Amino acid sequence: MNGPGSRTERTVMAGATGAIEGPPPSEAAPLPEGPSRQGDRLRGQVVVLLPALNEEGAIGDVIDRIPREGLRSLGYDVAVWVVDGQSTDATMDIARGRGATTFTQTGAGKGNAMRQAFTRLLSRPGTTGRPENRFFVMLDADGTYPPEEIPHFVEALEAGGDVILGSRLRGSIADGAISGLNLAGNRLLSALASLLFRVPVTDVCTGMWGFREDALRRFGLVAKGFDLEADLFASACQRRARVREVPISYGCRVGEAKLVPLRTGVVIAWRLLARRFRRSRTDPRPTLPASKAMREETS
Ligand SMILES: Nc1nc2c(ncn2[C@@H]2O[C@H](COP(=O)(O)OP(=O)(O)OP(=O)(O)O)[C@@H](O)[C@H]2O)c(=O)[nH]1
Ligand SMILES: [Mg+2]
Repeated sequence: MNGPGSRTERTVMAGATGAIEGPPPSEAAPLPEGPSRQGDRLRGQVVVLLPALNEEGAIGDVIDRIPREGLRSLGYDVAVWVVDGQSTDATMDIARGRGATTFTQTGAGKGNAMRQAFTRLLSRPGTTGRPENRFFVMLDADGTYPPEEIPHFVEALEAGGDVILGSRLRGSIADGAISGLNLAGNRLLSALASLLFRVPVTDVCTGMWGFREDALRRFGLVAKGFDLEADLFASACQRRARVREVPISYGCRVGEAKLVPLRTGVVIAWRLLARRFRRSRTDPRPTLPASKAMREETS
């Protein structure tokens, strides 16, 4: 559907090849040289999470566009995790070739994938050893969301936000990037979410989020598929997290969509209602227990 949004910075990651089983960079790899390693200037770590199912046409560019140098100059070590939905195309080869840690989910669905990845990540300390200094930024791997704008999420988290939503409605949307049906559905679902949780939100279906680690730990996520974002928003509100929105630019998709609009809209609405009115039945644990079957590789 699209070409990417504005590209203010492009940084090509080290092109290591050949995946090695082992712990993620946050534990194993030496920190990169640069401002983030100079004395007390290492302020924290940003973990970029990219859910991906057969995104070979977009994933390489998305990883390349992550502003690693810019984040390092702000004092952040950067780790990139591609959260794989058992892709059958070259997605994982491309990700490994760019030095990303790849994590393959069990089962199917974006919600399952991210809950498993959160569990794995939260079971380990970040590079600073201080949970308050580890930020997570999740964005779709289909080329629609702007990796260049990750620093805005970091700034919003630094400014005291716990959970940051990238709002396309407050930002800009490229021509043809969202169908009229999806846009109307998103507006409706955002109005429903605002009403149910009494927290104003303009784009509850956004695929670009930032989280402070301690906020993420308090979530009780249950989503299996594309109800993930509704589940994240409901969790944030119910845990009384400080929810903020930042405007983002949104571009057209590269490759095929995995989402079926009307059915997904119903699932999202159901998740919002279930989280609001069946609260006691939601899983109080942060995420699924880590399974030995999940595969993780560090390049
Ligand atoms: N790990 C994993 N990722 C998934 C799965 N399904 C979709 N994704 C990824 O989640 C992101 C969102 O999926 P999309 O198909 O783009 O859904 P969408 O952005 O809501 O829909 P479009 O606007 O049509 O692009 C993409 O990066 C997908 O590759 C899954 O089952 N597992
Ligand atoms: Mg998409």
